[in-house]
Amino acid sequence: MSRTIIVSNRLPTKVQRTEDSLTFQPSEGGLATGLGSIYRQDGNVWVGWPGLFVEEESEEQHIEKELSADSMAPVFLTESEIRDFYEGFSNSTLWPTFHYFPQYATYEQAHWEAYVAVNEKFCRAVLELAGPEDTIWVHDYQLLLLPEMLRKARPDCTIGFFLHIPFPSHELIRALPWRSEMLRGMLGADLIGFHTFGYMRHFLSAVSQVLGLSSTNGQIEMANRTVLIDAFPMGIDYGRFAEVAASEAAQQHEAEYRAALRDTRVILSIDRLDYSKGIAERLRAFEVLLQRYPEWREQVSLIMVVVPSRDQVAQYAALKEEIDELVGRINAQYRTITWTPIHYFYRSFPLEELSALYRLAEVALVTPMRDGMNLVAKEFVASKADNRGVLILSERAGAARELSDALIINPTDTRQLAEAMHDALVMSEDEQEHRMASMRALVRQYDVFAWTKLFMDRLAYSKIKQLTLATEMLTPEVTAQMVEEFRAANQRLLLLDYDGTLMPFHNLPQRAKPDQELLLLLQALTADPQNHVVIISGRDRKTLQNWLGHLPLDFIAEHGVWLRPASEDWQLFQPLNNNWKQDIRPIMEMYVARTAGSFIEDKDYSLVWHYRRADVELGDVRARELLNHLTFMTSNTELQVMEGNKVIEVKTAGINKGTAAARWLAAYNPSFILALGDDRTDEDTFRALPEEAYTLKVGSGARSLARFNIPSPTEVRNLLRSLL
Ligand code: GDG
Repeated sequence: MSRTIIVSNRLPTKVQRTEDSLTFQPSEGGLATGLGSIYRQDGNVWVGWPGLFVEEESEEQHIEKELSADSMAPVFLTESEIRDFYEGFSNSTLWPTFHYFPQYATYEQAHWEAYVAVNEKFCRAVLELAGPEDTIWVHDYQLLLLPEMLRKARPDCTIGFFLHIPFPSHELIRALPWRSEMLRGMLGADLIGFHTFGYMRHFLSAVSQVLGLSSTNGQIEMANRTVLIDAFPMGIDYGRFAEVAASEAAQQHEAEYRAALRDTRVILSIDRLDYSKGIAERLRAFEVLLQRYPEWREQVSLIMVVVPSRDQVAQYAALKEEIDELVGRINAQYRTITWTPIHYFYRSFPLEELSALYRLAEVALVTPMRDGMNLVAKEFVASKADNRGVLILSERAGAARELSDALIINPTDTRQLAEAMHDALVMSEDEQEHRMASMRALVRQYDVFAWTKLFMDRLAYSKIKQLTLATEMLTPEVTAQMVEEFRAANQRLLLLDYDGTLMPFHNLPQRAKPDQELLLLLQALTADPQNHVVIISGRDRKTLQNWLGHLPLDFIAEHGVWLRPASEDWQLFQPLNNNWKQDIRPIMEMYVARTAGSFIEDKDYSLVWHYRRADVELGDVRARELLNHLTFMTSNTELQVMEGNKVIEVKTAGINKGTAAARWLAAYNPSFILALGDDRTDEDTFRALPEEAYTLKVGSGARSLARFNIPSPTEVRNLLRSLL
């Protein structure tokens, strides 16, 4: 039976050392609740750090045993690992970069190395538990490299990844020295999830800008599989928050607070101490409210809870000081004997008290500079059973994409924020109810259980889709069978595409000259008179002639326009004319002018627009445009428009690699056929061949008619070598 393994930096249980024993405290976090129903199921397990340093083996074993009874497996980290991997790379490099604070980011090679090493440690821990076909769901920015590491060890596992923090614009990603490794690390997954479509878009463009991989409809084609990218806004355990809010305990706390505050109206803010949360800006906006609307003095208080966090890190300590000072100054300036403008708490509260604060507050201020989602906003909404209360929400929190009935503000606009507080305080009950009810319905429907299910279903789907679309990988068994059939045959036809098949791509096509290794390989293959080796390419005949003409090869050039069978002269497939070029060339020239890096190749009987060197995204957009334009221009003519690997080509219809290959089939009647190719134009070859032919597509990508897949030109050469 296949199992599901959840992996995150921290386990959903916190293990703590007391004077004489260890305590195991389940975490209240949303993720723990949401995934509780999964990891506790038979055989499933959650892998992560238990939150304390352990030196003695006997203690490790004790912890392992206790945790395993609750479906958890610990990864023990040392103090130096936590310093360099967690506080270092995760929180001082990735966190500031992903939250648009690159000025706080450090770039320490030692931190990066620790990050790699700890990801490897997690990988080993998962591999101890994971079978070859299990499902593994990796969480968050501390483990970006893990999906790829797992993929290498368990190629057939289903791997999901979810990022809980924002994914920033590729401009920030490219500032990181280790950007390629990080993106590749994530792409080891089958499904990569983000909170919003915006983060997903940023990821796709980072992948295309940094790695040069393009995507269609949120799918990235890797060498041998497709990766799905999607948005899954995380929800909360609505039922639990509603229940706690309705509890006796929460109501009692609320009554106590209310008695102490008398009839002061309450604005609430709750965050972990972090520069991404916009806490200082919020305080300034509250001050502006008191300045602009003196009528609110002595009427409204801000209750501000800041949960201590990372205060060992310099920026956090400085932020704490800034907040302390601001609160002190504003309170000193405005307070009266009976009224305190800001009630500031630097600590956390038990859930019932937190819930009482949600109940008490008329306005919640959730105004981060950046926040992946922000669950406080949703928890406030879930706690408002009477549909009263107003949420003020930053447009830069992931939650703003869903909670559009909040008052959405720009957190740097202090005046707008102050105005929003005023508007919230004077909002009619009707309007409050209307807005709150629609937000409650949404938070209730898309709760954390719905989120988990959506992700898991989509993950299962991504695997099914891969399996149905995938052409089978060429296995050693198939190769052995093929070599055997090759040896037994006396007439063998080898149809070999050139670019992307025998040779890796080069930015400038004229640079993809055959290297010594390839020349020797082709020479050896052609030395056997039973082998008919045909180079079947889209290239012009002169280039092929110059590069390979000295070998006893056959040629199909310009996608079947020019043929050179067995050292005869070049001949045309059929008589052709070129008059059409004068109409098509100006169109292509226009696209060259509009797309830096692209150019036209003028072949004898075709015109090709190349865009491999153009900006990846711009190139894809222009290619779509040109394709539409040309398809329209050539309808009802004898021309055809073909899309290849980063090229668009126009030529006479009815001639392609397949129609040309058919002539070789007729001429030799081979008893063994092998055809290799990487792009759409090779599909014509595959289509033209009999069923028993060995047809191989190089690289994965779109659906192919080929029987097998082979990853890259390196493997192609190895395969051909095995025929010698
Ligand atoms: C990441 C992303 C994304 C806060 N104070 C107290 C308390 N809390 C609880 C809240 C809430 C949680 O902490 C904070 O929620 P966040 O949404 O900020 O989540 P994080 O885990 O910090 O951060 C974030 C999230 O992942 C989920 O994907 O939304 O954007 O940064 O649940 O209730 N809980 C108690 N007392 C407190 O004083 N009991």
